[in-house]
Amino acid sequence: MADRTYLSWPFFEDRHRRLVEKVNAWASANLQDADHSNTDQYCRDLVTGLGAAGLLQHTASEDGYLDVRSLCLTRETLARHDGLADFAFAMQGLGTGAISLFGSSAQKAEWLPKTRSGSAIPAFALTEPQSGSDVANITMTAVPDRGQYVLQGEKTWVSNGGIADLYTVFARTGEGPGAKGLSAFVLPADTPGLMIVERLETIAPHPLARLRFEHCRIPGEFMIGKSGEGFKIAMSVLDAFRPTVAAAALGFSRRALDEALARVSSRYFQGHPMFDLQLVQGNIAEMAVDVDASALLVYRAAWTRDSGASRITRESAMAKLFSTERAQQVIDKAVQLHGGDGVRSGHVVESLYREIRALRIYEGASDVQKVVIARQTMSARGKSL
Ligand code: COS
Repeated sequence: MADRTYLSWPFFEDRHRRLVEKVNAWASANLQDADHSNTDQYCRDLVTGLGAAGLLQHTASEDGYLDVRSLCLTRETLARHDGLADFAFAMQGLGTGAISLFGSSAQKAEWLPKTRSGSAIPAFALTEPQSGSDVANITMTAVPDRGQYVLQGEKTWVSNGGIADLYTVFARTGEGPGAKGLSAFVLPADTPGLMIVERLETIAPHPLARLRFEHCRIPGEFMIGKSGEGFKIAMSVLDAFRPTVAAAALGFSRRALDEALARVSSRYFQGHPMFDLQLVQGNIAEMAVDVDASALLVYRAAWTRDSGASRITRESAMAKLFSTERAQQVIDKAVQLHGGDGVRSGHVVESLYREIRALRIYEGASDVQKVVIARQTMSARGKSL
């Protein structure tokens, strides 16, 4: 049983504690012995199941308020049980984040009830073959034409690509140079001209694809927010969802620590439990500190935003950087403490070892988080002088 004492921290309310119980009960009942062999089907079933259980309610909001603590607690809890369950939940939020925060009432009415009930799957299409971290230089175009837009270009590393029913897409509309000339759009997956050109395989399988937009004509009402605001919309969505990536990493860390504790209590070395070895205790101590320090950063960021902060760029980047990097270390230690079993295909710590790697890359690589943190720290100094 993972540590729960953090739930009494002042960041949380009783509704958060009840949510964790509910998610944990659902995960215990539904995620044991899950069949991962058909990733697409499993993810669709997860979304349906999470929706039926009412667990997608917090992923979207008509009034623009996303309870980031609820999103983080749900991701953390699901990630302790199953990486794909966490993924399926997370994408219902990231894929609709721009609509929740900036969408029109018609866009919200059209899509959010469906994604919250689990009857529609969304995707977030920002990255391009030639620009991942460098969002200001994306090249896909959306050209205005008689009240409509014509989309032309490619997006890649699109999570849920291939199984999504709707795509949030960022394209260049040219109101200004670089970051000032982008806009956001939402379009149904069956829009003529939108094609899945490649499915992407990774070390921890998730539905992923490269998309092509070929003369893809959409109504002007599909634009999210104002034209030219696409960069800020993308960054605001990422600010809200990066703490949740950190929370998923925290869930993986907690599971790795639990597995390691069970291992060192039940495995003997020269007649004594492994835990009696001080080198083992050193590893356990470092893992426990990393878990708690990650949790503090994750829930500091989530609480700050839920308390009304207009931007949590710094808190969000710190949480993502620290929690994902440390989770990699925590999981590596768990693998080491498991000896040969730690690298055996199908073992819990072996799958955690593969699952965690992408979190240090997606939604802003660790290197980008460092850039963001350094700039925020410098600008805070400027303001205080
Ligand atoms: N919220 C609101 N506005 C923001 C913002 C944020 N988090 N971050 C930047 N902006 C604004 C800036 O204030 C600036 O506005 P003004 O010109 O009005 O001052 C504008 O957006 C441009 O910002 P900046 O100059 O910092 O842009 P850069 O091109 O230097 O980009 C990085 C900064 C690299 C940090 C950004 O592109 C980024 O986060 N990249 C990673 C993207 C990512 O996560 N990709 C993964 C895709 S999802 S799997």
